[in-house]
This record gives sequence, structure tokens and C-alpha cells, in this order.
Amino acid sequence: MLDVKKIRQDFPILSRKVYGKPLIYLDNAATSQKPKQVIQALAEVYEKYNSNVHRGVHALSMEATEKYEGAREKIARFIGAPTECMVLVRGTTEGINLVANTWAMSNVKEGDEILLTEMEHHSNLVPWQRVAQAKGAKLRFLQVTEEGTLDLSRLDSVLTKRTKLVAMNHMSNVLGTINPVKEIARKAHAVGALMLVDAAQSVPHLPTDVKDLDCDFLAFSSHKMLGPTGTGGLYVKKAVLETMEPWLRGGDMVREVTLESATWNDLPVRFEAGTPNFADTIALGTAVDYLQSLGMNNVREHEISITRYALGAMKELSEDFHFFGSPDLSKRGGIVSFHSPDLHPHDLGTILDREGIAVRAGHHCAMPLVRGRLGVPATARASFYIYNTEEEVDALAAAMKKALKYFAKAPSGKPRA
Ligand code: 7TS
Repeated sequence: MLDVKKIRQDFPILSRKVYGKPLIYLDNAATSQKPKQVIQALAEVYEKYNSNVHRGVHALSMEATEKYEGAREKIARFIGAPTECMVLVRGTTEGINLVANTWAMSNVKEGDEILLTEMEHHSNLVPWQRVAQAKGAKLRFLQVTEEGTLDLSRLDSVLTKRTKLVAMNHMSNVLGTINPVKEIARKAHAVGALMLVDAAQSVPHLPTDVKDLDCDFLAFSSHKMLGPTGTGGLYVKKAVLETMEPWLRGGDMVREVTLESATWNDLPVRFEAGTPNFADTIALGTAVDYLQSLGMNNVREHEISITRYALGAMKELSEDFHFFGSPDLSKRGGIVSFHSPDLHPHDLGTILDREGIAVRAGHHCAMPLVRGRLGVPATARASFYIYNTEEEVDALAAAMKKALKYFAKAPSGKPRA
């Protein structure tokens, strides 16, 4: 198990107060906090060896390049990927857009299908809408059951020889549902389709091995896994990466350039045009070290435990709030979304904020899921990470009760007793 008390000491922000109350940070699905080791690694880049990578013969540049490439190796190893298949991008959204703009634009043809799910973040939906429009392809969707899991009963009828790509999240950012991407990748390959995994919510929280998943693409963001903003990874299977045209062009991604044409650098830097975000990526390497020292199995175990505790603590609120997501904790990460017909999530979020509790309220960039499938304008969402405690969950439950008592209106419009 994690030593949460010790972990908390590594996170300077957790000792700050909000409106005079200790900060209770439960917005980890949006972005995680950063340990001092990561903050120091970032400061060290600028204090000690800041210099552009890949092009200098001087000591600083060589040192920066070594650290940057060292970070790439760590990040690749963290997800079981070969280093040459680890493209460094700004984050999940950019990684998915890279695949959409290169592989998909060359491979998806009129009449082809792309299979998504109803529980995608906009970042894994909107790029495919563009591909479908540009290519005359069709988007199809796996639906979401009442319990908040994927309805796989129609999988064999929607996954056909016409399917070119299956693209889905490994963990939903609204429901916390962990999707069976390994099994779906196997089925996708059986019909000749490729498999893209949006791992924005899974790489920070679950042990991840791209070889075991056997996916073709997997994208994730540094800032949700203790690292800085503005960096992240896109894994692409080597046989696929070798066939892909670069998306953004310029800078160090070339080998030879004439006035008329260019040839490309080695994998994976041919997909990294311009000066890469080396400083933040080096600090992401430190975040990976940190997570690895905890052990991803322990991270997962802690989140199962705190989610179980949260669902238990929320039971007495179940008359007033609907809690979304599966009760089966083996299929769920540390995300709890809820809605009360008597209390708008934004009002609730504001009230909780006054108690020092940071939750997110809204459609969580998954409008078709929240507004369409769940049928609510918004949800409030608490999302946990390695430093969250049962006491914080108790404070959340108490503040939710307080919010209902003082601010919610009964359907009659009368304040509650
Ligand atoms: N995919 C999923 C499943 C996500 O949860 C997010 C971000 C993204 C893609 C996009 O990641 P980015 O780093 O490129 O922005 N999710 C959230 C969220 O739930 N609240 O704020 C951001």
C-alpha cells in the first residue's frame, strides 16, 4: 500500500489553504498536482543546462539532449514501448490529432468505418469527425449500458471488415469505467482494423503495457501523471509508424533538405517538428521515476481502496444524488461523478470550493455522454490520486450534505428543512 502521509509531504501545494480551509484537491482527472522532485527537475533544466537539444556541439546542448533522450527512454519503458516508437507530443489531444492527420488521412477511404464509443472525450471524437467528413467514412459507436460500462453485445455486428480503426478510451474521464481495450484490440485486428487507445486517464493510474494490450496507437498526457503541462506521449507500433508520413514539418525532423524536397530523420524524431518541449519532458521523466518508485500496482490498489471508501461514504447521499458508474471496482478507476436534480453541479462546485474542496462540474468535454446518454446538463466529479485520503472523502461527503441542506431547493421551490 502507499504511504500517503509521506507522499503528501512531497506535494507543496497540498499544504496551502483555500478560503482559510486546507485544500482538498479532488480534480485529478483534469490535472494532477506535482511533487517537489518534478518541480525541482524542471527548475534544474533552466538553472543548470538549458540549451536547445539535438543540434549543439557544446556541453550544455549535449547534456540537454542526453537528458531529453533519457526521459524518452524512461517514458517508453513505463508503458512497455520500444524507445523508437515513443513520439513525444504536447499531450493526448495532440497525439490523437497526429494519428488522425497522418495515418488516417492516408489510410481511411470512402465507405470505411471508424468505431468509437459513446463515452469518448471530445479529443477522441472531434478529430475522427473531421477524418470521416474529409474521406466519406462513417463513424460508428459502441453504446453505454445503464451501469456505465460499454455494451459489447453489439460488438460483433459493428466491428466488420469495413472498420479501419477502433479508437476508444482505456478509462472514461466521467464514469471512471475501465474498458476492455485488450480484448477489443484483438477483435479489431481479427477484422483488419487498427486500435487506438486514449490513455489520458489510464497511464497515470493503471499499470500499462502496450505489448500486452497489443494496440497500434496509445496517447497520454504528462500533466495528469504528476508531470508538467505541455508534454506527453504517443506510442505507435513500429510497423505502422514506419509507414506514416510526418504531420508537422520543419526543424530537426529532416535528414536532407533541398529547395525542392526533404527526406526524413529517423523514428521517432521525424514526428517531432520544431524545438521539442525538452524541459517539461525531462521533468516528466522524473514524474515517471516517482510513479515507478511507488509501483503502479500500489497506485491502482490505493485508488480501488479510496473509491470503495467514497462509494460507501456516499451511500447515505444516494436519495439526493445519482452516482454514475459501475459498482464493480475491478472495472473502475478513481472517478466518481454525481448529479442531484435539486442542485446544479456548478452551484455545488462553488459551495464545495468554499470548503476548500476542488471538484470539477460540467460536461467534462464529453458532451455526447453527459448530455446525451446520461441525460443531465452536467455532473460534479471527484477524482482521486495517490495523495488523497479517506478524511478528504469524509470532508467531501459532509460538504455535499451541507450543500443540500442549505442551498438546494425542493422541487416545490421551497428551501429544504
Ligand atoms: N482523453 C481523455 C479520456 C481525457 O480525460 C482528456 C482530458 C483528454 C483526452 C485530453 O487530454 P489533454 O491533456 O490533451 O487535454 N480530460 C480532462 C478532464 O476530464 N477534465 O479536464 C481535462
